[in-house]
Amino acid sequence: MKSIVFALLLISSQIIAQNFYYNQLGFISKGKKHILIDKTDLYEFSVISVTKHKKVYSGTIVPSKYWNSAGAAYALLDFSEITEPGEYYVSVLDYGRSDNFVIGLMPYHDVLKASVKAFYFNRAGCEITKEFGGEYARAAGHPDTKVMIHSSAADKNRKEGTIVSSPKGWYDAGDYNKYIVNSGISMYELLLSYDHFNTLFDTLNLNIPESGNDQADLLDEIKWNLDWMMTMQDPNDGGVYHKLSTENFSGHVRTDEATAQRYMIKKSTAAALDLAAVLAYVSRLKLYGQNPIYMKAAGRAMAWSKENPQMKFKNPETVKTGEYGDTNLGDEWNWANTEMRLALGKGKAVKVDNCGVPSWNSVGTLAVISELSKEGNSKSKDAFMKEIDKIQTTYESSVFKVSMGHNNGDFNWGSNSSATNQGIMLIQAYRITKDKKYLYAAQGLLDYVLGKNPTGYCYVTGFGTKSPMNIHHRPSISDDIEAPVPGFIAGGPQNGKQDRCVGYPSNYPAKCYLDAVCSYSTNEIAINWNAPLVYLLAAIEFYSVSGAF
Ligand code: G3I
Ligand code: 9MR
Repeated sequence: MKSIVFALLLISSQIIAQNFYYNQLGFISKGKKHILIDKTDLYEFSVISVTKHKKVYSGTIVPSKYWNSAGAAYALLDFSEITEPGEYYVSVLDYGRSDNFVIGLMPYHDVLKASVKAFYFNRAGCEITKEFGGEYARAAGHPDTKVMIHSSAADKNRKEGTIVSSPKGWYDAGDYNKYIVNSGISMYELLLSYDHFNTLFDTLNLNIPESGNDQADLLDEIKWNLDWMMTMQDPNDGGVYHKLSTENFSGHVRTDEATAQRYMIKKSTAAALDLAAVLAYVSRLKLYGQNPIYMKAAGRAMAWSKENPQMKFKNPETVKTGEYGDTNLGDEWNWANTEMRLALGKGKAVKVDNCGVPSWNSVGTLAVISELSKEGNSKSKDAFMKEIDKIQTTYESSVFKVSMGHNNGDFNWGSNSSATNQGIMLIQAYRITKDKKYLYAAQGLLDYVLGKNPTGYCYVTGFGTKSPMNIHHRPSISDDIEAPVPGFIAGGPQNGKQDRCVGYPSNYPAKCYLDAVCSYSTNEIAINWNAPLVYLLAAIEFYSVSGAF
């Protein structure tokens, strides 16, 4: 009785403070439970069970530490000992109380579903009906059945102005264009999600038009983009167009209002190699039957690349849309060669020299992940594990219990995808060693993007107590619904301020984030940022449910 009175007193007297930084979606029962506060002279905290109306834990606050990336000191509340599912909040005298949060076996299930469904919402040439999109129903737009060969892409077979058809695919991001290079890593990470956690995805119902057929909804979603990618290959020579795009970005208008002519822009080696890598993986997994078309197309893209090994992409003068230009193609070569070898079962293994965090322009690590997953070994295993150990030790020593900042590249454009891609690497280390320390560090990164960060944002739209409302996403901007389309992760904080938007709250990279439409360098969304989120959410749920934590 005494404790009930105590708890009720706390509830009535304390205000819910904004500055408790934690995963707003909750904690898995056996995982670590970390909350940060930004006051440095407090020593004790309590955890109150809302379910049981009583205080269930008293803890000592870990002394505060300064985080360079945020320019401030924070103190840690660790209550990992609590494992019982339920609803709780934490309370710190002279500071306040947190919002309620849950502890459970699968607290991320809904956000996992939404993060995959986000791809459906970004389908090009697809009407989103009320049945599947609810209030986010919208017109199709962009049929892409009359795409023009751009002067930069013209050759003897397809002259400038030739009309070709290239329907379906996903819009890349907040813009309406479709880019092969960025599709490459996105498709790979979604395929890897299915490859590693298919039992989870086989029962995940996304309520998309294909739900109810005989394959997993995730595979249906991947197929939508796969069909488009196949059309980006020139049937005459096997080369691959770098992108399907307008010459300029459209205004912030609806899908069906953005009607400017779309073009096939110039072929590139990166596009050909990325396409080959994805198709070889699709073919190896036999997800869409024993269909030989994928391997055949991959082989032709490789042959074209051998003829054109260094065709680096730069935007032609009249084209101002996303460039995805890459000046180093060594990693694309390694990735494509590896996927071809694994699919064909013959060829010589390569050694990847950069096992850094994967990104659209750094895909060498994907080759290592594939080798370790398929063959259990890789010539690059030591380098790969060395990078992961750097990530894991940064997690251990960091005040925020997050490895962000483990190297300089973490806070670039799309920083949240550095977090989730580090998560993918850590999960591979867990799969190899079965050492839980890697799972904890991976959970630390998921916690980070879902609220345990110095901005206090849960960066996924539609989830958490504080999440982005003004993403740089044309369908969200141009509809008349206040809340953005759900399930998208914002690019995240970084202090490049390339959009020159006014109002960034801080110059420190981990705090330089603005929830405003103008902030495309921190608040846009993109397929290559959602894909690693899908993998990480699936991994944490899978290992929580299977008792690995
Ligand atoms: O690699 C360098 C690094 O060496 C350097 O230290 C650092 C310092 O600024 O910059 C790094 O380059 C950055 C590059 O991304 C690679 O991460 C550039 O600054 C940064 O401007 C560049 O941003 C890219 C952005 O397009 C502008 O080109 C993003 O990665 C890329 O995700 C983004 O992609 C856009 C598409 O073009 C169009 N569609 C939307 C999509 C998402 O915003
Ligand atoms: O909307 C565009 C976004 O998708 C891109 O990531 C970004 C960088 O390439 O560019 C955005 O478009 C802006 C353009 O570059 C400059 N004028 C304002 C546009 C946004 O409204």
